[in-house]
Amino acid sequence: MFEQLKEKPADKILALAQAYREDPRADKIDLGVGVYKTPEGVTPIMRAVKAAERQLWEVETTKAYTALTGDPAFLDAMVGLVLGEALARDQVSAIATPGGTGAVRQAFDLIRMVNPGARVFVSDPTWPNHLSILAHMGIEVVMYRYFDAETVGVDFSGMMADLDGLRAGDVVLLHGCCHNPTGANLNMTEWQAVVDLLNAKGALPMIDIAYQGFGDGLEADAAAVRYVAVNCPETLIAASCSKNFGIYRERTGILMAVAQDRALQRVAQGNLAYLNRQNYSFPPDHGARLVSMVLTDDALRADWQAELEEVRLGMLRLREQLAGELRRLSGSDRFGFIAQHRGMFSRLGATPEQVERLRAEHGIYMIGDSRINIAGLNETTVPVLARAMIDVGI
Ligand code: PLP
Ligand code: TYF
Repeated sequence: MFEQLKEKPADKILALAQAYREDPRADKIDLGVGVYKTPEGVTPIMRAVKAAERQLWEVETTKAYTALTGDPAFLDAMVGLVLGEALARDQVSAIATPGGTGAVRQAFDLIRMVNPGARVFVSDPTWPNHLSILAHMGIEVVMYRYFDAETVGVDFSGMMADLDGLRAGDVVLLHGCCHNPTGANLNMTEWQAVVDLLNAKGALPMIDIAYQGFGDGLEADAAAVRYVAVNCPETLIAASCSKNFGIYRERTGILMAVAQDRALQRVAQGNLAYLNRQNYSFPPDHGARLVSMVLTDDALRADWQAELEEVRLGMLRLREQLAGELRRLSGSDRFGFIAQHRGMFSRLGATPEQVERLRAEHGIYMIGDSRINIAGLNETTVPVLARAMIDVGI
């Protein structure tokens, strides 16, 4: 059988990380893969997570299976973190998943199981794994315009024009906050217009939220997802704990299915548990347990929020510094968008040739579409990047 296998394309983001590691230059700068780094270039274990891990080692008495849905305490805590008080708990079905990617995959599986003809509308551009998983699953994809290369912001009229082509039963994948890869986000008025259009078309919103707390704060970053979940008859939400808890390798995420009609909740919950059983049975527990310990212990939660806020504000300062440096060097405001974008990423709007020159001549690594990870910078490297950008003619 194996002789029939064909080579698969590599994940470009992970391939870039490998190329960076192999680059012998001492002053190289990694703005590639979306992992938070301190100014010293370290991806730390957050204080509260480390404390929870220490406690867990003391109190955990068994490694027996949890539930197919994952630990109920984790589900409750995460429903609270993402949805707050916006909905009653009995309107939300949920399963723990291996990372946010697991949640995305399970959501697509649910969609395909219920409606094999459903099309999934995704932003142009979106996280490459959305496209890769959809293609692997044989689900039809429709791209909607999202990013305006001219304004380096959202092309909202283009987006609405493309969503006008929705049919009942289609799904629209939206980034809850901190759009990956562009950093450009909808404002609340635009979210309201999207919700009205989806409801008019009978389309289902699916929200991927992987950076809650990295944009405008934990509550502000959840405002859009809460608005959608309250105002649409049904909503799918895939949330990741990888970034905001810094537990990437523990593979911790949650898929939520929200229904206004409470009668649908029980059967939806059963179907989510069914999908976990078909794909991997019990979801991983270690990261999920750390998250529920942090979220339900007042002291740990306060410390986690404080550290997350330091992370967020640190990235905002770097955005301001980079925009300011580029304003000075270019004598124009055309890089002001860097301070407007939110989250870990900004798409600079450089050509592939410019991106390649930054790598070859300056040792600066960014994704080929000119996405940079803001957290890969520090106060010292911001001016280096700014000068290099001007040098290659961005
Ligand atoms: N969705 C988006 C848009 C992401 O950027 C990520 C990032 O890593 C994920 C989902 C899921 O990540 P993970 O599976 O590591 O939780
Ligand atoms: O976009 C990113 O860089 C992050 C991390 O296959 C990531 O979402 C990158 C590639 C990948 C999985 C996660």
